[in-house]
Amino acid sequence: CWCILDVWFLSYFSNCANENSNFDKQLHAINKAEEAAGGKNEVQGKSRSLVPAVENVAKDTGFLDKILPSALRSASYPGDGGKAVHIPASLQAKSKTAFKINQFNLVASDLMSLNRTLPDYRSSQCVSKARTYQVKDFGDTSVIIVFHNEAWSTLLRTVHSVIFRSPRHLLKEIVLVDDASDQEHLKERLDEYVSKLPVPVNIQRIPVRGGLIRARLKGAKAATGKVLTFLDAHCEATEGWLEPLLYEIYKNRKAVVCPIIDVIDDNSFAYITGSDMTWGGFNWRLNFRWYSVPQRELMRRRNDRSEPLRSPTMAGGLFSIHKEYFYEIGSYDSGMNIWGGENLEMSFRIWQCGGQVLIVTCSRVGHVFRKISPYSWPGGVATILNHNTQRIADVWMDEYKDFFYKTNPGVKDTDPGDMTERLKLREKLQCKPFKWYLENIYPESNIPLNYIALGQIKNPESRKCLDSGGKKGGEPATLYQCHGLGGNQAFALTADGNIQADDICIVGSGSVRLSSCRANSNEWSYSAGDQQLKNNPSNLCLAVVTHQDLTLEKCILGKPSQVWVLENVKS
Ligand code: UD2
Ligand code: MN
Repeated sequence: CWCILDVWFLSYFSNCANENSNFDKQLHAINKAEEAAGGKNEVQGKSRSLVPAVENVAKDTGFLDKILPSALRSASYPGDGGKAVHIPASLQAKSKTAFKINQFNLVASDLMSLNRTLPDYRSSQCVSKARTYQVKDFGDTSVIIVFHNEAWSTLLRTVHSVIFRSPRHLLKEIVLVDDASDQEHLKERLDEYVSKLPVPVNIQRIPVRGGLIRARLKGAKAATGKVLTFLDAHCEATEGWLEPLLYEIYKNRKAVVCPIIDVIDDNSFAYITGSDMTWGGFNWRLNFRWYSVPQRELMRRRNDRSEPLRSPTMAGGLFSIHKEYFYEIGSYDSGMNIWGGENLEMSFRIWQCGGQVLIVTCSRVGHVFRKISPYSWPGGVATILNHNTQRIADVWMDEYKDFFYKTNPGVKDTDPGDMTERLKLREKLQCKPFKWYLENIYPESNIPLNYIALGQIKNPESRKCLDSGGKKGGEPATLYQCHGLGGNQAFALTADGNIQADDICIVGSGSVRLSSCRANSNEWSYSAGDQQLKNNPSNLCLAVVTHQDLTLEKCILGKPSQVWVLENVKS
């Protein structure tokens, strides 16, 4: 049984009597298939990925032998070359049940080598740029990885990929912060394992669950490197990932830099490269979202996609920041709990207070994106998220926080806690207003800079309000009983003619329907005097037809079905 070959596989493999020969056969078949597809050559061609930065790690410590069970040593491994892992039939059932533990395919991860090989994903421009990174006095980094009940194989693969793919002189240490995990493998066994690694690994433990924000603060305190590099605990660093990050900070100590976050498939563990044409934004609900990089940002970089791009926000999990600057700029909001919001808080703060958030397109790190969170949320998900997001809105967004509160009427039931310290910080650092951020850093955001009204749009006769009903583009715009709470009935009327709810707008061509918003659409105009919403292209007016439907018809002043009352109209 191959469980005895390898203590590094998790215990649920330990009852696998007589599976060995079966497994070998399947592995052989997988390799054959990959060979036929040319996979083997690719892996061998890039075999330097195995030990690129740390010379003779395997020979010196012998730990590679332990990670790669000896019976399988000469084989290529499932997932090698960034390929999908094929689960042998005998493990299919196990892989289904084990999925729930971490909300990713733990069996797939455990079948892979902790040193899985990956192709060099860098563009040729990035590879040629790598020469400029040979500068002296670059500054080293501490890599900080926080986790709560992370799987052994994903955690250690993160650590291994960092060690194997970072130049030794740039990697001061790895700091692991265990946020009150209760899983056995994260206790003494982890200490013992990392003590054998060729790079110092400092393990910090938090006895009572503090959440990822406080865990990162603890990691930062313990770190001794010049730069802090944060990673989630289920990542894989790729060839040349670190140098371009540190280089940007070396050039500008106020740059907060993120790699491109590639996708490690949560089921197959295939490594799927993400686009360098995507950046971070957010919606009215203050959810982080990926959007296409606009043309203007490409032009600023003179179409050189290997140049770092200025991203309005960061995803949050993977970034480097100068350690002194991290503290100067207010580290993290330690009033935030468990998970969520800290990435937007940091993004707004960095931009508004004189720094930059960059996506360094020559650096790529894979991350297992999950669909569901695997761990507990003490006090409830909504309470935690509402608590954290209110702190972002209240401290950083000035009057634009109304967009958040209008669409999320329920958040106010949650106490955001004391924000005095954060408000003082903003004052002390003399940070710019949110309007400046929207105008200069993120004019493409869903938050319209020039809005005439924000709130419900009501037809008094029917007592109905426009309601996006959580629907998507293409569907008809509808009406519902006004509830006065906002939510799906929160719309902005903008100076450039949009009736907008987050990223969706109401348009009048053909039928009255929802569609994605266009800047300067000049679709609608409203005058508070005649209380009509005129559809400019058709020169018709918005009217109620039945209790739910909307139409466009010839404008007749004072006709009750054409009367609309808007909220918070700016004079
Ligand atoms: C994304 C970020 C994540 C964080 C989060 C918002 C990426 C790739 N990931 O969510 O870093 O910014 O958005 O808050 O950008 N953890 C703890 N204690 C906890 C909960 C989580 O230590 O109480 C650890 C967890 O084990 C993991 C890290 O924090 O290593 C991030 O958590 P996640 O992977 O569940 O978050 P993710 O990737 O969905
Ligand atoms: Mn994650």
